[in-house]
Amino acid sequence: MNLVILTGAGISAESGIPVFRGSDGLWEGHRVEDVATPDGFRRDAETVHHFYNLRRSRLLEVTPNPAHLALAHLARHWPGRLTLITQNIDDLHERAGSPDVIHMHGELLKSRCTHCGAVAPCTTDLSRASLCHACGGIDVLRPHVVWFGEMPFQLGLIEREIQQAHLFAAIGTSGRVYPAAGFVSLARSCGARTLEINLDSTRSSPDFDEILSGPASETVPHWVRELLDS
Ligand code: BV8
Repeated sequence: MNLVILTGAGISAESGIPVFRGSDGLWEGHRVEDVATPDGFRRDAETVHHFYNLRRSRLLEVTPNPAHLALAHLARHWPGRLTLITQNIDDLHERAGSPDVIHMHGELLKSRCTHCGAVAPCTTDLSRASLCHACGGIDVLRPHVVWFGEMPFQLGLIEREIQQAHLFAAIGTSGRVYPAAGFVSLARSCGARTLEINLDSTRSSPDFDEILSGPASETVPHWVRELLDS
């Protein structure tokens, strides 16, 4: 049986990483248009660097929670094909032990050179003074993440995996951002059963065959145990 899992900010919430749509709808006090778009970066690169530097340093202080660990356990014991796609830019799935994580919106712990395209590990602050070690450029580095209006990564691979899925599970995502929010419809149209695991109901909830409600650190380990026992 082929299983495709899509995760969002909700799976990392209990690790201490704030979700995007908090009560005030702001993102760490910023309007998303100001910090997660190419225009925002062109307008004020230092503010965008600061926004990601803050999130990067916080990420280095948190750890995976039982939901991440349960998915890594599933990857080790699932007899069929398992594809893990995440909208998150944190590395908590990898640190929990999940292999081959598809980061469709990029990775916070990587930088990309806007001049030569080089992608490199990045665990320290970026700024306009940062140097690209591949081409020697200055003021050329950006976070290796996908901003609004930019093309997500590995969409071809993602669509092929979803088309072959027997079960599609969305964990901790509000279903507001496309194309990720459309994956459940693609899965259904290809005959997969669909499951939403979330703290609350979402605007995509009606699209799912089954809903598992509750905090991911409880619901995901429970779901993985049931899956492996079945
Ligand atoms: C694209 C990386 C073209 C950066 C992110 C106008 C102009 C330009 C574009 C558009 C436009 N109008 C629409 C669009 C398309 C746009 C879009 O969808 N906009 C929305 C706002 C309408 N999309 C794009 O621009 C995308 N690119 O369209 O390119 C294209 C597309 C296809 C084919 C060809 C061309 C690129 C979008 C990527 C943006 N980058 N992140 C960064 O992180 O800084 S988006 C960011 O928000 C996340 O990556 C994630 O994808 C997204 C949504 O967040 P969620 O993960 O769902 O988190 P959220 O806070 O919303 O919800 C948390 C959920 O968890 C909740 O449901 C909550 O109940 C639950 N939860 C909370 N706690 C728990 C829990 N669940 C369980 N347990 C808990 N404890």
